[in-house]
Amino acid sequence: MPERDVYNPLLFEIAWEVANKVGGIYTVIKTKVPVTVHEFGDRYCLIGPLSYKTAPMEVEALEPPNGKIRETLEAMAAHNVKYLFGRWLVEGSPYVLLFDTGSVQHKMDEWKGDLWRSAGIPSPPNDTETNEAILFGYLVTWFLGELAAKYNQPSDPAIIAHFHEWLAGVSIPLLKKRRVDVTTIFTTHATLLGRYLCAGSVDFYNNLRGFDVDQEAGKRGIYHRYCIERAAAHCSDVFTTVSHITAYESEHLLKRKPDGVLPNGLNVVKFQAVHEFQNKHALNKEKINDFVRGHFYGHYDFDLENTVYFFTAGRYEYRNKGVDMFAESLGRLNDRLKAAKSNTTVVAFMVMPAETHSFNVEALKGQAVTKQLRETVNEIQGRIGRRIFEKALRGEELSAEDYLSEEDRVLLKRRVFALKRTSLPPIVSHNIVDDGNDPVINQLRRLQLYNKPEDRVKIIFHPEFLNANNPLLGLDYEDFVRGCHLGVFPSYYEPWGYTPAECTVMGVPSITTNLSGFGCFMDENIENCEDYGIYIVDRRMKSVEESIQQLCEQMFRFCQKTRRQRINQRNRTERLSDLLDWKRMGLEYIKARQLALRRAYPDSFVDEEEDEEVFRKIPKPLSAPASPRVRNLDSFNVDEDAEEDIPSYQLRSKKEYPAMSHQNDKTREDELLREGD
Ligand code: G6P
Ligand code: 1S3
Repeated sequence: MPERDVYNPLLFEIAWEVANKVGGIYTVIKTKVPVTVHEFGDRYCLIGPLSYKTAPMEVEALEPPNGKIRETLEAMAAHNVKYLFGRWLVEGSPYVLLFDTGSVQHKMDEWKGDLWRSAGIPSPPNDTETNEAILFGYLVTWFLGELAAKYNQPSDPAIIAHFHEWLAGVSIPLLKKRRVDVTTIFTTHATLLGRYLCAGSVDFYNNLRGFDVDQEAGKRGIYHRYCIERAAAHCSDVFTTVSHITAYESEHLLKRKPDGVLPNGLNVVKFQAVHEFQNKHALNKEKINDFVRGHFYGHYDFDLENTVYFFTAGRYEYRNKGVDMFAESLGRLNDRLKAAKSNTTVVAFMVMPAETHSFNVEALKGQAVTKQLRETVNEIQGRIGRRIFEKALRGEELSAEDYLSEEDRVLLKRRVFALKRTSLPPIVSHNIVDDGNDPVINQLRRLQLYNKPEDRVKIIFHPEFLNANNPLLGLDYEDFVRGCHLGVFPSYYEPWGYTPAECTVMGVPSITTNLSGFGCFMDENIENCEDYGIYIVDRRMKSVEESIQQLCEQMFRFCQKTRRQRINQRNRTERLSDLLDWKRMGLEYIKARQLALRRAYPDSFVDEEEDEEVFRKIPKPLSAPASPRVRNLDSFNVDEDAEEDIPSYQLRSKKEYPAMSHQNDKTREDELLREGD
């Protein structure tokens, strides 16, 4: 075993989504940067693929400052490898190294052959994503291999390479095979098989132990990808995932029990004034109100003061993200609100990108005619104001004509005529390419949710991600969420689930499930989640029908809340944000790195007592994790109408994560030996 400086290691974090936004892993890495930079400073560098389209916006190019990194990159450049080194333009500005896989395209066949010979991983010719992953994996291995060879003295820093998801995982078996002197961590954010199996009509969780994994992967044409994922899980020094539920899934589908769980955090930004987030809600809700006025023109017969905004958002995975259950429950909620003669209207947004031919004309027209009306009213208002001012200044009497002139009355009438329509307000804001086969639209058709005047639940499916330049709903996602009342995410397959977590830190209540990592995490940690705006649908022990009823009931109860109750609940929700802050969640990453170092360099740790001493050098997270006031909630009644009500939450006496300790190495060794047999 080599000896290295394990107290000042270098950390490389490798992922396909470094400076390259695709989905949730980008959020994990980007939001975690500040705490990691705080701990490692310039000993931290992220590695990702170079996209010439997005990199100029994401990265400021720089010369690599460290001699050995520079030498390594120069040696690679001599073989025509192209890369971009610099600072990632995100909070914390870490070093970032992006490799251009296109510059080594000619190596594809050679490397694919090597992958087969050295790791037994096959790779069919036409899977572009896997081909990219292979080129990227070989570049990362090349870089780490050359660099590690330069750090070969006991006083040299140890190198930790932390990989995320199978797309970045090719390197892990290669590093192991080539005995490169680094210690590796692999974090999977989902399993390939899990995602595929759940999207089908399989009873996934009840059959998890029994799947013939090779056959299932083969049937779906993803055997080669599965091999990469499984090799990464098995060859890493430390294997982790983002939640217990995915840890359990990984154990059965990837056949290695994770060493620990690294739950996802967020970079929580606190406002100076406690109630600032409430003001932001009111401000952004007004912008949504404007959109709704336009969208429902001609049928704007409901009261926005009694309207609540629900939404779901994310990748368009109809079943996995629970959109099927959301739509079904909205149908039931509509019936229930009608039967109860409720005067509450729910506008439910579904923000999920699908292939479209741009915006729907009706949807655009709604915004245009409303805008014209608003402009006309403003002009008339101006004219009236000027007339009144002039007369008042002269001390003259005001006549009826001074208020609304005949011309203005006619102009106003013309605008009002333009608001008449024969069709119902559209349930989709865009023209969907495959409208006839779109699962969401088909379900809405079946449920007859057509935005009819008598409907208490109105639907707006927005099949494109939001941004402030959008001509319909011109709001960035964050502002949109702030303006809504409730996020609904009844996922069936959700290793973590950032959407409800983001709602929580913004003080917006949300519905999640006990099949999502986030839902389980909150349920494990917080007593009486619902009081704090975290509703958890039981999709584990209940039948589909029962889960739909539960979801409908939760939404119905939410509709019955008074404004004061909603404000109080938002206050409570926002209080949970400390729990999700990386300052707290990041501690699990620290443990994973310690375990990786201990496994690779056990002899480099000084004896326990001294060790304790040196351990203190490890910087603490930016501030100690929030220690909530412990209240006896039994004697604490949540009076939802009380004026001041910002209770702290109570942490459950919590199930510990699987201990990440090198003491477990014996078991792990035994397991590996058995697997070897
Ligand atoms: C925030 C604002 C209040 C506003 C309320 C509306 O709390 O600070 O001024 O009345 O939002 O809440 P609602 O749940 O009805 O959108
Ligand atoms: C995955 O992205 P997804 O939406 O495909 O990774 C995310 C980050 O860890 C996680 O939040 C999500 O549940 C997973 O499913």
